[in-house]
Formats: sequence, C-alpha cells, structure tokens
Amino acid sequence: MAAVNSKLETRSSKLILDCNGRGLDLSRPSVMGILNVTPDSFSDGGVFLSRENALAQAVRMAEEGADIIDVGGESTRPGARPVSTQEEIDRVVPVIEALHDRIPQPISIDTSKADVMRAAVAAGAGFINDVRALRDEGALATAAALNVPVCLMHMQGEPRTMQEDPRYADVVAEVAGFLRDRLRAAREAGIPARSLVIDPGFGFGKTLAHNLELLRSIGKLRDLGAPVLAGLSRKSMIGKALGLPVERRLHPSVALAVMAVQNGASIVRVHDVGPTVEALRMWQAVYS
Ligand code: 7PM
Repeated sequence: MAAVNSKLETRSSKLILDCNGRGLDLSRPSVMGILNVTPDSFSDGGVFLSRENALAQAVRMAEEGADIIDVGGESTRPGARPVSTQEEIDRVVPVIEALHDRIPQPISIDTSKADVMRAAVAAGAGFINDVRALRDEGALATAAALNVPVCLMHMQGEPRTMQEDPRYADVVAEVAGFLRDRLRAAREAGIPARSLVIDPGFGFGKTLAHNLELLRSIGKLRDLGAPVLAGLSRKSMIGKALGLPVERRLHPSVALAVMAVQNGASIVRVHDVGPTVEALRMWQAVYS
C-alpha cells in the first residue's frame, strides 16, 4: 500500500486522488458510472441473476472508459423505500468484491450509513459518495477512519418530500454556504482537505430554475477549493425543460455533462458512460 501511495503521489500529490490504492486522475474531466444494485423483481434468477447483470453492466462501463464506478444499494434515491443497514450491505458488498477483482478502476460506495461505508471499503471500495454529506450518526468519524476520498452533496429537506416546494432566497449562496460548513466539519473530523469533493445535488430539493442557476454557477462552488462533482444524467430537470421521458434523455444528458465540465466540474456522474467519455474527450481536444 505504501508503494502504491508513493507512486500516486510522485505523479501528482494534488491531482490524483488515492482511492484505497487506486488512482482517480482529476487533472482531466473524470466520468463516474452509475451502478444501481437492487433486487430485480422481474427476474426469475432472483439475487444471483440481478447481481450478475449488475456486474456485467459495471464491467461494460469500465471498458467504455469510466474512471470510477459508483455502487448504490438504493437507500439514498429520492422517493426510495428506506432499506435496512443489513439489506444495503447484503446488496452492495458481493458486487464490490467481485468488481474489485474484475476492473482496475476505483469503486465508489453510494451510502449515508457508517456501517455500510465500513463494509464497502473492507470489500474494496475506495471512495464514499454521500448525498447526506456525512450528517448521519457516526458518518464523519467513520469516513475519517477509513481514509478514502468523500463526496459531500447538498440536499434541501428529505428525499421523500424535498421536491414538494423547494425555496431559496439565493440558491447558489445557500448551497455554497452548506458545502463550506460540511467541508469544515469534515476537515475538523480529520479528513484531509485534498480528499474532499463537493456536489450541488442537482434535483435534491430544487426546481428547474434552481438547477439551471446552479449549473451556470459551478465556478462559484469551485472557489470553495474542492473539486466539484455534477450529477445531471437523465434527471427530471431535462424532462421539465424539454418534455422528454427518461428513456429519451441521453443527448441532453451528454450536453449537460459537457456544460458542467466547461463551467468547472471535475467529475460527472452518469448512466451513459460511452457517449459521455467521447464527448469529454472532444472537450479535452479543444481545451487542453
Ligand atoms: C431517482 C431520482 C433515482 C434521482 C435516482 C436519482 C446524485 C447522487 C443520485 C447526484 C451524487 C440519480 C439520482 N444523484 N450522488 N445520487 N450526486 N453525488 O439520478 O447528483 O442517480 S440519485
């Protein structure tokens, strides 16, 4: 592990995040592929088949050029039924273990629960993606002890009700203020500043107008000193702006990923890895 760390550090101590021994290079735009691990109620194969399907999908995203795969057991999804800690661990751990053997990229765990963070990192995950920004009990201390990078996301309200009537006096100032407070809390808990990533949380307690203003203002979030992650893929803001159902949101999603990067995002979290990677390679050919 020391050898891996020093190798990552000699290349660039600031631009490459050490994700449990695997590097995430933030000197160019990075693509995080979304992997939802949920029992497939339509499959006769039960847990086994849906696990094999998830693995195959993750390997494909890795081959298409994903820089990191985000594994989620669905407890943080807006409107999702709350899942018990044990159920979340039973869903994600086997997938993380198998994926860790099959792909070289770092693996992210999408969770808010300290016990899930611990089990996922023991299984090979090297990055924590927390839509609650380490506000759940024990999450700050656990993330600090696990010594992996963390994404802190903004959310107004709670997933079940957050889209009912989101209000802000100044959405950019309020999101930036929240993220500044969580960055400070994370550093005070012992997480090094270089391991922290921030995310405005598109769609998490925001109207279309709020989301658009945040997208145009990613540069102001970058001024907080941490790399910015943007999750815009297939989101309902596309449906609201263009009247398109979720299965027709590929092209606008790719456009939004490019706009996020142009405005200063370092990582984009997407479902459609191949098209996004190609678009961002073109962005790099123009701007680097
Ligand atoms: C239904 C609605 C299902 C919304 C899933 C979602 C983000 C995230 C999600 C994000 C980070 C989705 C969302 N969104 N984590 N998790 N940033 N860091 O579209 O924007 O995947 S769940």
